[in-house]
Amino acid sequence: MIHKLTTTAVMLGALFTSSAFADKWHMPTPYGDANLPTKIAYEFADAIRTGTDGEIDVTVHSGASLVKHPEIPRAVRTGQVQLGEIFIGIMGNTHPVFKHDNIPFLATNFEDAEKLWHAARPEIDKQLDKEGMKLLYAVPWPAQSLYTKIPVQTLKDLEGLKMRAYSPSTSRLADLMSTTPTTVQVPEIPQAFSTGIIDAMITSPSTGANGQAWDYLSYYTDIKAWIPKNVVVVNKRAFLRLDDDMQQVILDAAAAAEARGWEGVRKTAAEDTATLAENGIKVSEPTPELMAELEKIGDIMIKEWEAEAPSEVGTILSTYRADR
Ligand code: PCA
Repeated sequence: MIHKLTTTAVMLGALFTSSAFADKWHMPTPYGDANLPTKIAYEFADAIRTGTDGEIDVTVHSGASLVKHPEIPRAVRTGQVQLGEIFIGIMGNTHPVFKHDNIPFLATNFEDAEKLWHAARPEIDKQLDKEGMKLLYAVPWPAQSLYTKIPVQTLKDLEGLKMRAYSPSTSRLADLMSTTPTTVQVPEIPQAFSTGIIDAMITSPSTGANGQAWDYLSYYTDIKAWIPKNVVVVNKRAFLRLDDDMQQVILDAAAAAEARGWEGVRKTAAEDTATLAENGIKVSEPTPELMAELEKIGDIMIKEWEAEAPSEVGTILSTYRADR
């Protein structure tokens, strides 16, 4: 770990001392090139390069190759890198507003997820700003569903299993499901399943398909529990140093990226679910019993979440509910 950090620090030092005519910007992202958010990140970088006539040259470092995912918020905050992409849920311990992203059964279709984002965005903007970051755009994932080695009729079937967690909220969810949460990053999922570190996970059809989930599990129960998002942020000082025209290029590129995400995710959700089935995973609807049990847990989590920050979370919930 120390070795890795040192290597990263040395690399970053080298990157920023290289002089060039263009302003060289770096954008670490957490996920690999097969993912929609990463494809959009490359397009976003291209739009900035083109729109500024090459004056800002953004290099996308996908798959956590430059900065490990949990370190990306700090790297952007401290200006080690100018831009970064972050899964909103991993910031759940920074401030409760970030948890809006991983609450089960609060928003389970794309229309509702957009409304929830609309309601949460000002609060997220405010918190990121406090940390020296400016929010640029969000990209949604397909709805998160349940992957297991065994068929699941009710929660009883999962009792005692080791469940992958990727955020504070999903750890809490695993507890409430009477499973044991284990944090595993996307690239380690196949190995974690095959070595028995995890027995189950809740994620998108895309992450399952990209990780060839059929190699290590057989069942996909389409609970569609929540629709999480990545955000792309810029270091505030780096942004404010730019003239108005350049700032506008970035804001326009961000607006285009956001629109492309909400549109594109619908297609990838359908395609990737089909890929799971084509490769032999049994894709099924959840039983009414399982849904009733999970929705009860969702209600508990909404209450717990609201109690953590009644004012900010209350604002998100009331804005969202008024819009539905
Ligand atoms: N894939 C990412 C985040 C949400 C998703 O669908 C993951 O599983 O970590």
